[in-house]
Amino acid sequence: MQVEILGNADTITEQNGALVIKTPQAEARVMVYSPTIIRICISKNFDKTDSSFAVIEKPLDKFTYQKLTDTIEVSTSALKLVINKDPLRFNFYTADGNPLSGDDARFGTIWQAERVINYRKLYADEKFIGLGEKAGDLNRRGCNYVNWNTDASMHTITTDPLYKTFPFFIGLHSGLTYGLFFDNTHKSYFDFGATTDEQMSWFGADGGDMNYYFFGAQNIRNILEDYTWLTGRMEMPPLWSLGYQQCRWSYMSADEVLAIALKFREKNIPADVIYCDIDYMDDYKIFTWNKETFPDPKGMIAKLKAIDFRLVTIVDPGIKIDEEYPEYNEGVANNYFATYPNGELFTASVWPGRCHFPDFLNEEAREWWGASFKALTDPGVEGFWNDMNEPAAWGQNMPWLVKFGEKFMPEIRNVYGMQMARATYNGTKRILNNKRPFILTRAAYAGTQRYSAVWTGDNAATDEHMLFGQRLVNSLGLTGMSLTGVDIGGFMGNPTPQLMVRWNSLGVYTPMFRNHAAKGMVMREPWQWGEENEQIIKKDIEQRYKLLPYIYSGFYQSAQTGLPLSRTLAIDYTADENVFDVSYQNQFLFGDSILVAPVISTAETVDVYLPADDWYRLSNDEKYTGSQVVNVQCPLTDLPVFVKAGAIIPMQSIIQSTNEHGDGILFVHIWKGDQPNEFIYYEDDGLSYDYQKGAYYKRTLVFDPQKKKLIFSAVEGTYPSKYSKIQLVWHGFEEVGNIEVENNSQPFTIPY
Ligand code: MIG
Repeated sequence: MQVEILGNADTITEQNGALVIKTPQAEARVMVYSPTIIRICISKNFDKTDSSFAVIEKPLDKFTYQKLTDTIEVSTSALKLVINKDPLRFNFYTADGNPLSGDDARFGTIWQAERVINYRKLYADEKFIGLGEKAGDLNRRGCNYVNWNTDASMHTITTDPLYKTFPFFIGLHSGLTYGLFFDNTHKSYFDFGATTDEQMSWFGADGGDMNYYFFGAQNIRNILEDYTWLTGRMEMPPLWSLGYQQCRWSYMSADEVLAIALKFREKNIPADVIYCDIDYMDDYKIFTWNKETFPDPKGMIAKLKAIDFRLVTIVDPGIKIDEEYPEYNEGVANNYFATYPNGELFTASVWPGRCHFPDFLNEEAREWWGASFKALTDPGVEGFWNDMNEPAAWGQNMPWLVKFGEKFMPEIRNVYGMQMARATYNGTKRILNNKRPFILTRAAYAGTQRYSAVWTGDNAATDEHMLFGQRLVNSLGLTGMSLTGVDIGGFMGNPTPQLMVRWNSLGVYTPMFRNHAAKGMVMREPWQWGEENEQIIKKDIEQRYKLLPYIYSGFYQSAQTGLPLSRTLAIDYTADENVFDVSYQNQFLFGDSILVAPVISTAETVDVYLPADDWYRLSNDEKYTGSQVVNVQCPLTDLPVFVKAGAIIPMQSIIQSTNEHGDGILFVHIWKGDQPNEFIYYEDDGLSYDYQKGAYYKRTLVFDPQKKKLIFSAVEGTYPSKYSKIQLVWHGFEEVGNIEVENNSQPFTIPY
């Protein structure tokens, strides 16, 4: 095998706004998307469509560059790209000339047969974060990874690859930040100085182009904003999906589903969602119901609705080969299934037995799949769980000769799950007619936030997995995914009651709060753990419901800016080395101002690193100075959760589900601080898309410690808040009593 190294620039031209540079090996195109986003695409044979599953934006028509003797310099207000001509190498600088990241001068981009790799300079102090759902520590320096979506059913905390592909990372060095998104769907590789003696980092893929987007914003928040501008942001999720979700593989009958739901209501444990895993189907045929165990889905769902429960049902991609099954016949008749190169349908075995697999790359197949959800939406299902879409089958290793349209498995595997989620989302959104569907997917590729929430697959009932899961959630947040969760309690194995309680308390601060367990495991509902533990679990779930106004506003922020709900401390405290320390790396901010320190179930005390800012313990208002490690008590009743000084956190009274109106009081909690702060409060009907037409209620709350005032801006939007009164709750302020005001849309100021 030969190594081809990108050589000297032969010709340099301009074409449709791109700078086109030809070398003997390949052609490079440079495109500017915004002052902070520059794309380089190096290809041996450019595909004219230049399509992407992830990117939804187009490059600018024009940008500024200068041809110099040895280089070409592309300049924006934020970035300078210095293109070395002989040989062709790309180096990024800030506008004022600080080196951000660039090619290794010797190798840069190379090919070995179909494989394309980019070798990059590595800085001595360089750290790397990102790649989404990946094993290992927050700082990925010294590690290497593979992206190849895999049903990692028995994974440990070091398994790689897992289910998803997010080829986007953020580099940090010399006090500078940059991001790099390698938009290539083939099996891909990232090496952050693991195997090149600290000389180089590299990334590449088994095929396709060296196609990457470089982000040059000088803080992580702005890099995430740019990345989610390029790849899209989530829409507002249905409010009910943010409540407590009870799942199991499987509740085996309609009677069992109803009995479980009813028990939540009898016990006054708040909950919104119950799931049907694969056993609700007739012989695992997608879009069917088992006639014996679920004889009247519509009746069952009506009963669930009457007690304010929503139903989510699972779907897998595999369509059973069965001539009596309409989806099978339609798929065959219309060529909706993946094939072998000779045109025969590809067959593999999974739960239903022998199956064919929809070609979700085909738009017509996606439409057909989406429309088939009528069998679930007609009786009233509103949430759609997409499993096994790596894609998975018994034996797992689907042959590389499987064909999707003109493309083969090696290029498609990493986007298959995303395209299934896309089909599910678009189809159910259309059928539900202005009602928001909830989609949950296991496999994903960059951009999946536009269609779906994700969970991290089959974890295990151990403390180690609980902490690891938090790291995954935080890391998914660095790749545009905000509505994320893990199987609380652990999928495989049985948690101790202590672990169940602890994990549930962490679930309160997880974007998606879902309890799930595998077949054969002990029952997991809140009342299975003894009376005392049940009370703790109940109290924690109640805490989740109290926080929903804050959480919902947090998702508004995700939808607007791409900032995730669960944020590694690296986002806001990038320059602070302690946040990368393995002892504190799992800590995160939940929304703007709640800091959570995950801790194992058996610990009675734990060291928590509080970054700069002052902090209050949420449970007792005890005050701490930041930039220090504090050792705090962590009984099972009190997860270490802290609130930033100056925080504004809207809460509500306990309700049993998001359908319940409640007492109509919005409690605005404020913690004393000496720095000004603001919070964007957002509310809408939680169910429809009317918010996109202005039916929302939004106002900015400003805490101004200099003027000793709390300022509520005028309300924007046409939606009437469901809270008729606002009550202020002061923490750390000695003098102030609780104040209650009418919630009208005029601006007002409260002095303290
Ligand atoms: O082969 O549907 O990750 O959450 O309960 C296992 C049964 C298939 C894997 C999912 C898990 C789900 C299970 N599924």
